[in-house]
Amino acid sequence: MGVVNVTPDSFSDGGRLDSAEAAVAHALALEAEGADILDIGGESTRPGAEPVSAEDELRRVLPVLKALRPLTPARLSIDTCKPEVARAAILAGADIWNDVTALRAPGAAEMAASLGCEVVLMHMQGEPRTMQAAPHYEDVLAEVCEYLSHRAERVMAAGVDRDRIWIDPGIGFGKTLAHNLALLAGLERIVALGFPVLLGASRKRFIQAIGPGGADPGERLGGSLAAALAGARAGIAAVRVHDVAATVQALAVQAAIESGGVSPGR
Ligand code: HH2
Repeated sequence: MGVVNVTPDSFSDGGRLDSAEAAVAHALALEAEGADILDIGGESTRPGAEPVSAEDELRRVLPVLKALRPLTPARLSIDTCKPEVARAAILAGADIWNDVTALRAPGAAEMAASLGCEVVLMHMQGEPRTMQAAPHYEDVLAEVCEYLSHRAERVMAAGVDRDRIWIDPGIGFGKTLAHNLALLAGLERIVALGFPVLLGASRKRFIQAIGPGGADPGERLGGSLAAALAGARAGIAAVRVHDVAATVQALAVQAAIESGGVSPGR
């Protein structure tokens, strides 16, 4: 899944795609690099980010989705926590509703059921403006598993088919470095919940906290690849990344090593 942020303030690439044309071109470039899913977002969820109105979010994402839909066979995902934005995006051709609040907005689960789209349910403690103030867990892995199972049950009860649900541990969303590492080390337990797992660790701040380097998000490729490979070994279904070409290559080499399937001399 390639990240297409149509926002002025995203943590790693805010303001880069300041027109629908630039966003569409970037999305097509990510597809050419090997992305199967393009995730379009119009509201930053970085720590401290200010909320955006539905009108502003729609003004940012709808032209991109409408222009992109006929140009690519890739699946399109809308990264939003607002049901009205998700609805308009799905009607404009998006296939997946990626929600960092796991469809907790009133009516969101019912809306997803009536739209018939796939959904990504992500774990977050708190909300973006304050989530990094003092994250606290007794057992982060157990609590994230419990939350994701509970949300999946709730969403299924609202009518969403089980095979349309993805889950995501929400790396960096209300988590310290220790919490993020416990989740990355415990991905197999999240995979064992029985839903496809999406992992979003690309360019995140925990990489800088481990170091060396990475003060600038653009300098976190090595750490992002290490996290993607850890995810692949644990059996996750997809990674949400900014650097698609390098990630596709790393995953291909990992898969070839695991299968032993590349013939000698190739
Ligand atoms: N991370 C971000 C945004 N959306 N969605 C899922 N499912 N999982 C994630 O880990 C995830 C996400 C944050 O990254 P980014 O979009 O690059 O930044 P920003 O929120 O500042 O736009």
